[in-house]
Order: sequence, then C-alpha cells, then structure tokens
Amino acid sequence: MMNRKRFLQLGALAGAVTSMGGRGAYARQLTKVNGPVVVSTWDAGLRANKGAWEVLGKGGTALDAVEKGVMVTENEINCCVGLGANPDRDGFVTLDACIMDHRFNCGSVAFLERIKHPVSVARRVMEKTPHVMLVGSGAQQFALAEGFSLESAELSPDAKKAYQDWLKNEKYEPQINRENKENQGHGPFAPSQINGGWNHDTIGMVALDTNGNLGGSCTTSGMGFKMRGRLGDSPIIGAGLYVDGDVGACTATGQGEDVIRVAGSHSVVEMMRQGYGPEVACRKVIERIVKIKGPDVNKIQVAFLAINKHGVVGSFAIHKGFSYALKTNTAEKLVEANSWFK
Ligand code: SD4
Repeated sequence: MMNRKRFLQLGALAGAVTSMGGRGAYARQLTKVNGPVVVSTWDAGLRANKGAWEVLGKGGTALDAVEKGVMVTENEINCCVGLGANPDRDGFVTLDACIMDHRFNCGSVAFLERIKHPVSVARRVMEKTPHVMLVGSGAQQFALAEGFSLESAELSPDAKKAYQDWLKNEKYEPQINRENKENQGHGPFAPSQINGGWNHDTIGMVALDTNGNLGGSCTTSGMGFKMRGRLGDSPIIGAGLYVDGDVGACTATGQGEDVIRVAGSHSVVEMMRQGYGPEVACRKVIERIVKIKGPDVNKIQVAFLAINKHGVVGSFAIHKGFSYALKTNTAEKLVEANSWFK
C-alpha cells in the first residue's frame, strides 16, 4: 500500500499535489521545472534572478548564480539590501550575508560595515578560511585583506530621510513585512511612498543548476533601526539559509528572531527529507511558529521559500503579502505565496 510519504514524493514529482495537514484540507500547486531554476524573495528578486540567469543560462553553477544574483540587489542604492538600506538605531548600516553550496560548504559574515558585497565576502570566508562565520571589525579586516574596498559610511538619501523620520519617535515597533499599496515605505517602520514601496530588508535566493546541483545565498541590512549589534536569521546557516545537495534548499525572510528559534531553513529542508513537497515543508514550519507565537503572531511576518532536488519550488508565509520571483527556461514571474492567514 502507498504510504503518505511516498504519495507526497510522487505528487511532487508529478508537479502537483493535494494533501491534508495543518488546519485541514488545502490544495496547492507546485511548480516542477526542467533545466535550471532560480527563485528569490520579494519583487527585487525579479532583477536579482536576471543576474543569476547570466550564470545559470550558460550552464554555470548554482553557487556562482546565487552570488551574482543577490549582488544585483546589494548594488541597488536606495534599495532594501546593501549599503543603501536603513541603518541601525545609532545611524550605521550593518550588513549580514551567507552562502552555501550542495556539499555543505558555507560561509557567512555579520555586522559588517562599509563593504558593498557582503555575499562575496561570505563566499571568501567559505573558500579561503577554515571557518564558517566572521563578524564585525574582523569580517571587515578580512574583506579589506581580500581586496574589497572600504565604502563611504554616508547613508543613502532615502535611508537618511527614513532615519530622520524614525528619530522623531525612536519607536521600536517592527511592522509586518509585505509588499502592497497600503504598507509602503523604506524599511519596516516608515509608511511612505519612498522607493516604490517596500518594507523589508533582505533577499534570499536558492537555485538549481543544469548539473542538478543546488546553491543558496541570503543578504540583508537586517531590520531597520535595530539595536546596534542585533543579528537576525539571514547570516545564520540553518536559519536564514540551508542547502542539502541531496534534498533541497530553503531561505527565509521576515522576523529573524522567530526564524532562528525554529532553525527555520534547516527545519524546512528536514521536512523535505521526510518526503514533503517544498510548499508543505514550508507550511509545516510556519505552523510551528504560529503555535509558538500565539496571539503575537499578528505582529510578525515570516516566509520560507524552498526548492527540492527535482526543481520543485514552494513557499509559505504567515501573512498575505509575501511574493517571490521565479525564473526558469520558460518562465519569469512574481508569484504570491500562500499564507496561514488569508
Ligand atoms: C532579519 N530576516 O534581519 C531579516 C529581515 C527581513 O525582509 O527578512 N526583512 O531579521
């Protein structure tokens, strides 16, 4: 007799599956692709995916693709990620990033200042040191020794304005990350019309290359106006990103503290190892966060974005409003993720 696990595996391979779980019956669509695929969080992912595709489209590796892809976003001044993003409450932009390949090689930097491409520094940590993670002035010292330039500490015009607005109240009250017209602004605190409307600070990307290898990256300025020294999930292997070349890869966005608590991306990959399709795997971990948070779940957003070894993509968020960008040989689009609360 076919057990549940086998059913889900077959369902994922067929490209669509309907299952039971969480709060009852729910139907879902899974995207099964042939050839390379890249997905990344939020709508900045559309541009980042193009950068990744320059590598993937030519048969390059997922690892190179996920580095090149998120570098596009790190480069966008007045965007949500990189040196143009919101500072901490003391007025300094501090960046976190990590990268991982299909063989458990990984590198990470955190609390890094004045370096344009933290994801590339993370890759050097992975490739040139015996360590996984470097932080703060040590990470900066390493970056400079590796030939990265020290950039200006000046805030981008939009970040300067958002910071000055924030200083008026100095209220630490993160809002739910989403992209829609009612909640536009620069970072998680300042609803306004700046910068086309976003209130998130991260890009996570996972990809499968033509050789069937997976890779992932995640880069962020962290939560806007955070306490100095605060780290979220994004640079933490297993929280903001995890890749197991035999199973799948996952990245996270949203309230980092609540992703760290459940080792979010690693937990999603473990669910996929148990046979769940990517969306169900994401949903199972979201369900865990919803239970842990109780009524406080209304104050936070978390979203996971996963891909399995077969190129099946899935995502799930706590609240509506999370979308991810998908690129394959035949598709290039923004997809609204399913969510716990509709
Ligand atoms: C953090 N997870 O620093 C990041 C924030 C984020 O979109 O994803 N913002 O907690």
